[in-house]
Amino acid sequence: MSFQMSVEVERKFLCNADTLKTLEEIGAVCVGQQQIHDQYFDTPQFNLTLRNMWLRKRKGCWELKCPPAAVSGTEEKGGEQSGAAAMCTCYKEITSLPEIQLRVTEVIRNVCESRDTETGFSQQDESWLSKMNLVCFAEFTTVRQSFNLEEEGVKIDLDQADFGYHVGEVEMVIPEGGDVQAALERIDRTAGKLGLTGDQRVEGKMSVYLKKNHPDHYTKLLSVHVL
Ligand code: V4E
Repeated sequence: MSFQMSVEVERKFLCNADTLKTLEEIGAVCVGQQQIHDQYFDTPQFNLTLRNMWLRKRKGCWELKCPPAAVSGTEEKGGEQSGAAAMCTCYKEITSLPEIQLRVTEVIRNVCESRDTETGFSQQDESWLSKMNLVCFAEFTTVRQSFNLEEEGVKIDLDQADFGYHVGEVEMVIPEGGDVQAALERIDRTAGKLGLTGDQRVEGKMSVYLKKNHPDHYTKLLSVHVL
């Protein structure tokens, strides 16, 4: 069975008092505001996140984010990167529940006693979580304001998380196998228009959340170059 997948290329940035004004000046159009409640799941030993796999439930739907095996123009975190790619992350987004269960099972089967490889549970049936020893390790709510910058074909989100972190992101979602280099260039041009400076990647919400709530796991993820 093959599943349609997409790849999210994004660059995070720190918001300041001028961000909204700058967005307006460059012609970004506000397309709405929403409240997002996220729950992230892993085994108690963090077998998924230590492999840079992020299992999330958002608005009742399951999503798995993991690094693309090999995407030209960007490397997995920890690799040598230069130019626009160094400021961006690139993750495969899997939204098909059977495919998510397959991927998670592959990891769990290798590390856990359980040999239960059953998949195909429905969206409503969450018994697969306990069968795979998955528990919620992070839960937070974000108020998100979204903008489109049509001339670059990018989306810009301004996120305010309920644990006090404010972060923006410029992102493009492309089909798997799509032109990552072109997406990086569009994001880079947008960053220029927004006047973003600095050559350090900006922390995501999860990084800040883990530092506060699971400092030992945060340190471990840093040491294996996942964060
Ligand atoms: C990929 C990832 C995580 C999953 C959440 O990803 P993120 O894009 O940060 O969250 P969000 O809410 O903006 O999702 P969206 O609405 O765009 O789908 S948690 C940690 N990672 C890894 C990671 C990383 N290593 N570095 C950076 C800058 N971000 C994420």
